[in-house]
Amino acid sequence: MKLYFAPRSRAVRTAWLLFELGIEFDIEKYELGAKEMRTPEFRSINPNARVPVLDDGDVRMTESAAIAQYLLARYDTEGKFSPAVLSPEFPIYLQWLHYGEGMIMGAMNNFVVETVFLPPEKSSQVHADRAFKLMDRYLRAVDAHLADQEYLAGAFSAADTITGHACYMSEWFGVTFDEMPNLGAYLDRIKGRPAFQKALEL
Ligand SMILES: N[C@@H](CCC(=O)N[C@@H](CS)C(=O)NCC(=O)O)C(=O)O
Repeated sequence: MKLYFAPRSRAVRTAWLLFELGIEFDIEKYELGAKEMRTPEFRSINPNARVPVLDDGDVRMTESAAIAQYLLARYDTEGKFSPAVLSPEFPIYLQWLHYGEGMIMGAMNNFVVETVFLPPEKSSQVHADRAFKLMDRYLRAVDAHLADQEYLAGAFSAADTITGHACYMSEWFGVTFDEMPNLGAYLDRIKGRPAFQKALEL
């Protein structure tokens, strides 16, 4: 198995889950924004020039949440990292597996475009504030959900490697958790996981 990876990117999610699963993998490392990710060669691997990309034999996948579903379906034969399909926790798990990309990251992307990528004369404070407000709202929903459980689907699952990582990324852009104590405590739990720490060190 081979992971196309960049530090401080969504590829950390895939590395983290692979470490949790105990699967060995090769890594091809890039830096976000580097010209190596804009080459025709890399675009032939992922036309969108993004990471993660996971190669597993003939399989190639480029969406972090789909990769997580794939890895569990093929390799988590004991079902350690997702609830049983017929359990009440399963739909909750699916919901939170997809919430990170579906809700949080869109708002975060918009915020980053306005505050990091666009030059001041093209960026809009109104759009930046709106994006931050939405990101904050979506994170508060995670905080409320975590009021009575340690992880998103009760026990630790692949949902935490996606939506948990999206919450973790929000800290880089100035989100604080004073008013979201459940989410703050949750992030401390995540940061304490050896597999997550290993993924951050890549
Ligand atoms: N929806 C995709 C998004 C992948 C994505 O946007 N990755 C970013 C890093 S977090 C990237 O590779 N950006 C390329 C760049 O900034 O050059 C996923 O969940 O895997």
